[in-house]
Amino acid sequence: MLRDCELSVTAFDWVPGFAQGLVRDLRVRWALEEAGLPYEVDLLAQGTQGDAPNLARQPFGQVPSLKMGDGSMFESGAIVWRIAQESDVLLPPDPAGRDAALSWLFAALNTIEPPISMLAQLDFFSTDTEAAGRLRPEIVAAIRLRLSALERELAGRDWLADRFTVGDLMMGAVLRMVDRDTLGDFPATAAYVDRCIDRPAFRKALAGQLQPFAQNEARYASMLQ
Ligand SMILES: N[C@@H](CCC(=O)N[C@@H](CS)C(=O)NCC(=O)O)C(=O)O
Repeated sequence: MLRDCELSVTAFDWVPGFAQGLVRDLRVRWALEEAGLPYEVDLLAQGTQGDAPNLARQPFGQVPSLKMGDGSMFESGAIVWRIAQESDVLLPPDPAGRDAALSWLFAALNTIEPPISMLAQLDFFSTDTEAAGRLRPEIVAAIRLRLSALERELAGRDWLADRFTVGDLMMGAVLRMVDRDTLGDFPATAAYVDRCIDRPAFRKALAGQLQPFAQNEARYASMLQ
């Protein structure tokens, strides 16, 4: 049982402004908060994520990973699903409800997130601005196509299934990467994101991620000058 283990999640001690509040350890923190499981945070200094200690926990040198007693897991979707199995806030008891939650969890990661991540790559990381500008409209169109389908699903309902589940947690986390102007064209989806981020567990998780960024801002600003 996770409740009997010491839990610790990896996170960065600072990231640039555009990524603050969006780093994927947030999903794990949010799930742990919803499940009422206490946890520690192992902060990684920027630039050390590819070093051996983190590679032993996360083969791609990324965050998050979750240490659970003697065990460890990586990939935010896998970790969040593992936590959900021990939380009736995140998963209903009936098999059909659990299947629906797992389907939406994968939909968030496999269907909604890829074009959103691609846009972030073009906007924030690409070094070829000409190619990025050329590809951008196609990627924006792909995001909007996915959002139209979600908008249909969410019309007249609070959550993707009969109640809040881990599927909503992941969908809400992914949709937070979409800018508010775009979301404004999808009112049911925008209201859904608002419902997600209004949850006390989300707010606690977000505050936890942001706290070290504020503390370390000045130090990184002087290092990056
Ligand atoms: N599929 C992975 C993606 C993890 C990921 O992209 N992590 C980013 C932060 S949000 C990261 O650690 N980037 C730093 C790097 O790749 O060096 C998951 O969901 O856990």
